[in-house]
Amino acid sequence: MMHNGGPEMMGMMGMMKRMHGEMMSGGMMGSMGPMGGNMMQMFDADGDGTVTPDEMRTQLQAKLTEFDSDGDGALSIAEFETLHSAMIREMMVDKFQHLDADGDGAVTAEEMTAPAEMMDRMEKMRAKMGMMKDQQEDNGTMKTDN
Ligand SMILES: [Ca+2]
Ligand SMILES: [Ca+2]
Repeated sequence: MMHNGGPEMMGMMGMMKRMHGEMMSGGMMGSMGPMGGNMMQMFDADGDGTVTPDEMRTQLQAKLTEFDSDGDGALSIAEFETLHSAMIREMMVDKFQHLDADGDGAVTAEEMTAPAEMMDRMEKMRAKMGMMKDQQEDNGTMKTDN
């Protein structure tokens, strides 16, 4: 399927969206601190970006109550499994939406392999920055044109 901007443009837009999303969830590197950002968001009840022990206690207690289907005040392994599956599903959906850059509900090969494209771009960018640095050292001015 073709877009007006062409695949290259879509790739760039997707990358920008992804980078933005990763910055929002607390860190450029989504691979570092696995699920850290999502966990924080999940417990951050008042959305101020920090999670207090009280907030976390409230959220965890709420989860227990929500998934304690027989109401005995404790989670059996079956009840915990339901909770766990729900959490995994949230993360799974999150990951899917993360990959589905244009949000059409399908992850294309292009979207699936976007992280590799991004790595490729990062490496090229790094090489370019290295060159810029060399130039800067040569003539004492910063080159900002791309
Ligand atoms: Ca129970
Ligand atoms: Ca898609």
